[in-house]
Amino acid sequence: MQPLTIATDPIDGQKPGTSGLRKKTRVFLEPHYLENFVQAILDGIGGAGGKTFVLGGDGRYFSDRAAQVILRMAAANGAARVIVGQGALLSTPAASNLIRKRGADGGIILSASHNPGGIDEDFGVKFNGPNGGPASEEVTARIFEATRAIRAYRILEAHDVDLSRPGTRELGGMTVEVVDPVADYAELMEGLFDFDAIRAMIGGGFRLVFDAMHAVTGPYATEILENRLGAARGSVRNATPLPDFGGGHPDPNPIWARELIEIMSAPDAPDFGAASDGDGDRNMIVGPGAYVAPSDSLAVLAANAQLAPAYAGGLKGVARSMPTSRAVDAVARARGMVCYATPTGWKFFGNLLDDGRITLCGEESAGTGSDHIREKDGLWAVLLWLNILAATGKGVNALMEAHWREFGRNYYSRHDFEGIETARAEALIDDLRGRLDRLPGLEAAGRTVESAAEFDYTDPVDGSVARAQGIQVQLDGGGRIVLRLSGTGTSGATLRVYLEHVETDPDRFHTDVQEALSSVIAAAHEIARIEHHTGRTEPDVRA
Ligand code: VG1
Ligand code: CO
Repeated sequence: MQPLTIATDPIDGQKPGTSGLRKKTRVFLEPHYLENFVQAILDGIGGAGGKTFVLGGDGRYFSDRAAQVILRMAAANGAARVIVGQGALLSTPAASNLIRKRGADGGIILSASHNPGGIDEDFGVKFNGPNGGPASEEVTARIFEATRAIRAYRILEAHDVDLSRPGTRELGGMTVEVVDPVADYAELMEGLFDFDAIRAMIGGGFRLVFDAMHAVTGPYATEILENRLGAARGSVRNATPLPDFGGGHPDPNPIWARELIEIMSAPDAPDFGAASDGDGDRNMIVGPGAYVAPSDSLAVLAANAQLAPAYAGGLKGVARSMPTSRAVDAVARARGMVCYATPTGWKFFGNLLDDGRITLCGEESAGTGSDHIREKDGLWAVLLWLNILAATGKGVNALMEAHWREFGRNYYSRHDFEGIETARAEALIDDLRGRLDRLPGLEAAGRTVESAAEFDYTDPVDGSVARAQGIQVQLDGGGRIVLRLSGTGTSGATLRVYLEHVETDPDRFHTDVQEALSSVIAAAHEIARIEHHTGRTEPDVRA
């Protein structure tokens, strides 16, 4: 086995976005594309010599090939050990857990998360640091620098390593440890929640359905929900991870998880429905006939987490991404907890969690998590919900109703305008940025602008600054509009418009969400001149 040094040139555009490097799969298949980026990761973190890494992904098309390339490169770069999920599978939360549990120096996760998979769809690679969380801005900047300076990469000439069964193998002096991807994660979950209480609830006739969307959570959910908690066989649907996710879009929202929404809308709907995304870090919660908005879910979990054993001592504090609704802020105020607002992307929660400032955090995009790992965690959120339902004896809808009565209801929706020409999307943001000073006092669609500003974030732990993380427009009566461009897409630009309306009158808690938001939506179009810049009057997705 020969370690080879292969000459290469920098490849444009290898800049990690909100969550790693995501491109069309065919781009990753171009000569040197994957190798350049992997070498840049290893160079960006100061080399691989003597280090231990975790490796796995959501099983999408090309993951198996990419895993073999990464193993050969890790070996050629002098890594001591790589811990790989069997079949190169590891959910993002399971990878985060393994990095922490095994004291690894980091991990490489092969996933484009909620983006579709297949040769004509998306692939992605992201690096997580020794705390188990997504690389900080500083580390991703170093990785990007390395992609621009690269002249060569190192790779071993060797046969594939057998990843089909657990065990320890050797590759050019490096140890490859193939592990069951589910075992450590399931054990972690058992330690956090009252499995006996959940099992008793299920044994008492509580019915649940979980849609794994043909993605990585299938084996995890089957083991935990069916095998350990006693849910009926078949409660976990679409449970086998497929390289193309069955041709679907593994994004747990009412549009892409239609099948689940239909089951939960039927007259004989189960008591609880949930879904997760490609790599298992997102969650969707559905009650009989009612979808729970992710921002509301975060607030409910923050208000009731103490009912689960791991959080019985209370929460140190909470955090949300800036565009996430302020429903959780109301809980924090009532409970005397600090509530941080961070830029979009899980990497910004890392310091707050590491520093012990917060216990729970989440994003409007169906991500919720806690200090148990350093990633958002889909199944964890499902289990915390189940623990709360078991402890209170309430159903999903009754719990939501009680929550709104106590804290008010923050009507919330995100409108995505996809596939916009990048220059036009940027022009919209630039135009709005240039008008921010003149917006306060402006009337739009019957609403008055109270303030408007670009969101810059100073990390309270290390003082690092992230600028231009979205534009916030506050309206009268607690209304809010946020606009930003997506950092996870792989073609053109996606404009995300986040809309929020605060309601405190219980007589108005049951309005259709889009209806309740209608004046905020109209104001957003007018203020941001969306049609003028994009030619669009309607979004592609209303999440
Ligand atoms: C989106 C979401 C963001 C999330 C990110 C990664 O980013 O808005 O909240 O953290 O995806 O989620 P963007 O830049 O496209 O808005 V996942 O499940 O892809 O790891
Ligand atoms: Co994801």
